[in-house]
Amino acid sequence: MADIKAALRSQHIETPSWAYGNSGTRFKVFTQDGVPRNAYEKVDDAATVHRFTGVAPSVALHIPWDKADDYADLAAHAREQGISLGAINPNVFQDDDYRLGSVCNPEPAVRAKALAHLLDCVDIMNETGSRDLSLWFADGTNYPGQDSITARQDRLGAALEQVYARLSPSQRMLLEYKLFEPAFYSTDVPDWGTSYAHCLDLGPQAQVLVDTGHHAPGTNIEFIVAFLLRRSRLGGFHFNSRFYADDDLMVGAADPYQLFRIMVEIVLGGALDASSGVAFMLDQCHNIEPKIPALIRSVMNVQEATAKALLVDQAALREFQVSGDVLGANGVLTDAFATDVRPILASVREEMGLDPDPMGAYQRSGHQKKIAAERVGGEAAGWGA
Ligand code: LRH
Ligand code: MN
Repeated sequence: MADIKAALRSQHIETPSWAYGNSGTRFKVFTQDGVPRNAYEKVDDAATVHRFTGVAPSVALHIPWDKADDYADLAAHAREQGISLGAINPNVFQDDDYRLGSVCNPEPAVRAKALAHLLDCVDIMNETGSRDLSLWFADGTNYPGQDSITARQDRLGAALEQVYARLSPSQRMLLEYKLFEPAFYSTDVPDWGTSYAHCLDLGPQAQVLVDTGHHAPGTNIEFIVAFLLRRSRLGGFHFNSRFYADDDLMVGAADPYQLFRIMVEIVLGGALDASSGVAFMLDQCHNIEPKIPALIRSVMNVQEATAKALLVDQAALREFQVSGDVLGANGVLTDAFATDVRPILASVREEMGLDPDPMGAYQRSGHQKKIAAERVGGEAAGWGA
């Protein structure tokens, strides 16, 4: 049990700055009181999630949503708050010029504009000390024939090569894939295979980013995780959950058993430890629920799935597997999943000097009321879509 607790104490779950801002759908973006107005206040909220969970010591930034005059100063502010700045996410999907794509756009000038932004984000990484450039392209087409699928892949490859060349030896490029939306016929990086192939073309510092909401319904995501781990190309996750499409709901809320199966492959693959290089990041939008407690709950959901995965009796599992005992092997996983790990996590938190009940502690802290009272005036952060 000691090693399980040690693994849980050293877990590192990165929260996304954009989850602290107002978000919604094309139908409505509901505003909430106390929402941050700038990158500094988003960092403060991320630090609050870390203060109550102990395992969320970094926050990912999205540029220009988190534009700052001095990124080194923002990084210093984060350190003062007890966290660090994590992955840098460029944004080449919210400019009119990107109607037909960004790096895959048929127009060379538009491709150059997108590339310039990606390179600017590498410069920002040098200021924030971030390791990961987290790339997602909305690029795609809406109608058959709209553009050449092959030519778009050539354009994508050319841009990625130039960004890759700009990385320092300690930096990485994570290439996120997504089946559809906002493009509704073809997406230029639609699946793990396309991302993986581009990463192989680029080099070892290019890794695949698995956003759990970006697959066709019924996709066996843990197979993708096991496959990429075996090839040392799993760069990380954007954890969230969904009932239908890219719903970006709290991780584990829709399908906790799927999250458990994913964490089982992580544990079996020896990838839980930070040395594995796998980045465990959340990517969520809290359209109707209060944001800081939603992220505290999300971090706890990942902790619970991880604790259950760590309880899998690997020796028994292997024995049942090699002896072809199907029910025996499956039973090892379902037994672990059925285990109530909340007492283990409560004691881990106490050992870390934290309240065993982070959600209750946050409610009792009155922090939500405090920020709602303080953050009056100015423009609440959002996606600006
Ligand atoms: C695209 C995505 C991507 C981010 C955005 C906020 O759906 O998952 O990771 O840039 O959400
Ligand atoms: Mn994502």
